[in-house]
Amino acid sequence: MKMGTALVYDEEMTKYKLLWVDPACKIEVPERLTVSHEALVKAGLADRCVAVPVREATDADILLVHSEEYLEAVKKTPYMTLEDLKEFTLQYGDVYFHPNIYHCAKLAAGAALQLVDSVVTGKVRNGMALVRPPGHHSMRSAANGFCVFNNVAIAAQYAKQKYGMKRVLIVDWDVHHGQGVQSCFEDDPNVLYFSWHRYEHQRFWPQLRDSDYDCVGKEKGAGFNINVPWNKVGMKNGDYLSVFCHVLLPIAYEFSPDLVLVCAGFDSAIGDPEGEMCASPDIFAHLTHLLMNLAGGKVCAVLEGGYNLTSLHQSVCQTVQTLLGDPAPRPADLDGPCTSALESLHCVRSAHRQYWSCLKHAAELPSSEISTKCIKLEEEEEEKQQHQKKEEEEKEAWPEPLKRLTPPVRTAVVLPDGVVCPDGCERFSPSEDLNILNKVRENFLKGPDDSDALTTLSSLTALVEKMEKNEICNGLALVRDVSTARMCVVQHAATAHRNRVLMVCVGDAVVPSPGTDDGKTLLVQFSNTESEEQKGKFHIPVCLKKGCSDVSGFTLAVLGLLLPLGYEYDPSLVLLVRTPGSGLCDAAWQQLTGLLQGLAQGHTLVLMQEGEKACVGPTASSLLGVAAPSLGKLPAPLPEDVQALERLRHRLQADWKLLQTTAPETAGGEEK
Ligand code: SS9
Ligand code: ZN
Repeated sequence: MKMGTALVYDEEMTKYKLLWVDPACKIEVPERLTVSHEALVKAGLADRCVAVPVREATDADILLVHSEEYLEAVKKTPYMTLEDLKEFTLQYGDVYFHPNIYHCAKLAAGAALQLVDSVVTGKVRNGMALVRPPGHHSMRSAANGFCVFNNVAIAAQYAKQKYGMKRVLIVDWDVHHGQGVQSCFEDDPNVLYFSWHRYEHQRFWPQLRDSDYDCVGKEKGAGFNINVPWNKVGMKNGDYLSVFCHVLLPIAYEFSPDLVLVCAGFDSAIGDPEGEMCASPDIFAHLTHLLMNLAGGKVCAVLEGGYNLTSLHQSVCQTVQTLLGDPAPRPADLDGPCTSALESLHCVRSAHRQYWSCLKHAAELPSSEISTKCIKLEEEEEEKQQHQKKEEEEKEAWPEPLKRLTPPVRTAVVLPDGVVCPDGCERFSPSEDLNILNKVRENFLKGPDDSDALTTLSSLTALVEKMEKNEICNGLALVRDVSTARMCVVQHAATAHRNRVLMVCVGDAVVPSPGTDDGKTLLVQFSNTESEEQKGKFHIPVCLKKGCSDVSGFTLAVLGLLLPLGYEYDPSLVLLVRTPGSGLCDAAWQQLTGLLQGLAQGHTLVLMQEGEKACVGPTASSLLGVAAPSLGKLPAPLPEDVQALERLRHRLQADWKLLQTTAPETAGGEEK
């Protein structure tokens, strides 16, 4: 398994610019690339990547998406006079031409293809291409929105044709709708296109009716086009994450792509003059991380927009650092989604419920027509003014993302003597700290002569301490008595008063869980038995009919329930406990382990019972950052499981805002 990250870049793509006055185009400047690249160099990230050269896309490559007439027309631009260029430009919207842009556009598309080549042939695991001009707005026969050739659309067609990729997922997190990509794949069920975009009830550029949530694709491609319109500016981290958890990820896992392409525009980040959104640059670490266990980790990010140079380079660094495998920072101040975002979520989920089994029980479209088409103009104008006031205060002022410090040790293991330490892990040596030894002896030992347990438990305690100090990222322990071990860890971790532990248990716990009502631990337990214990905000039993053995139901529970809970709870440690007979297959377990590492800065401690020896290898590999194997195209989950999950989410919504998927006025409209 190759682990590298490709960086595809060439300075040549900075060598064109706007040659006349055009307010619509003046933000698309060469510095967008230089600043992004320099930031990667300065942060030491460029050096850690595999530098992959660009190439020119060939005519044949370009014709995968564009018409011959259009290509021939663009080919003439290098020879045009300034006046001719201006006139040529006039036939298209919000774009400009330059004598060198044809060359750069060929390099931009070629860069995307070089990236696909490197990832698909296994030279690297994933990568990013820093390119200009961007691509997602350009149509079969038209330049548009700073875009000349549709880099990502060409890359998707190329991957299908050259490598026989059956299913390609395109995630367009740019703040504009990539209508060029949409129109290219509208009727293609093998390319799933997801885009969120500033829409404001069709008043925002490019002001297309076809960007709304009810454009779901055509003919065979119906259901394979997902539009999430943002009808307000100022969307935040919580809005973005909830769309990932409740729309994109469940559908993406059901789709099971062979390759993930990202239209990586960063005009959706705070400070951008086009997007006017408020998501922080480090949210891109999470968006990236959440995609990295799809398609066996084959993620290719290709730059699109991003017009605030500061926010742009910060976001690019977050994305690349995550692709490199460094743990994501803790997402700060996550609010639940705002009302407008909830309306969008509700609309998109209901528009797609007939196509995706994971959404089968999503609420139907609100009959009251809160839908995007209903424009409450006056009300909105007023709100907009208020918002502007608030924005002026907040604008241009967001904290620089903290430096992401990677612990010297990635994965430490506590294993019985006979079990070999997996490659890449470090065996954790037993603690000699007397303090710890005494504490463990007092609290957890059954008999005075239980020296094995003393060693294990004190090692675990010391390991947690090192994770707290960020000297070790994550850990794995095979223990004889998983219940005592987890109690010991929780008790230790919870003594520091600012710490919160997210405890995730799969399979049935042997002993009652420790008291979990003080908020210092959040317990989420997956099993097939309805728990007798009292349920509360911090104890969440997830009962699936076949326990964890139905992969579809389990995945849905992880994406739509566990992740949002985890993000909102924001633990400093994740304790993942697996008891024998959980019924969970390796691939699903690895997905869980991989996804959870987006929380708590990657501080995950996995506890398994001694008998689960066979699982040590797969677990270690996920903890080391290897992408989990794909689960394959998921069959429909059991209807009773989907319903049970909807009910559970519903019950918990008052306490956990990230579980909401409908706007307050219509909450309760979920189908039974
Ligand atoms: C300027 C309008 C610019 C075009 C934006 C294209 C973005 C491509 N106020 N509209 S990512
Ligand atoms: Zn954009």
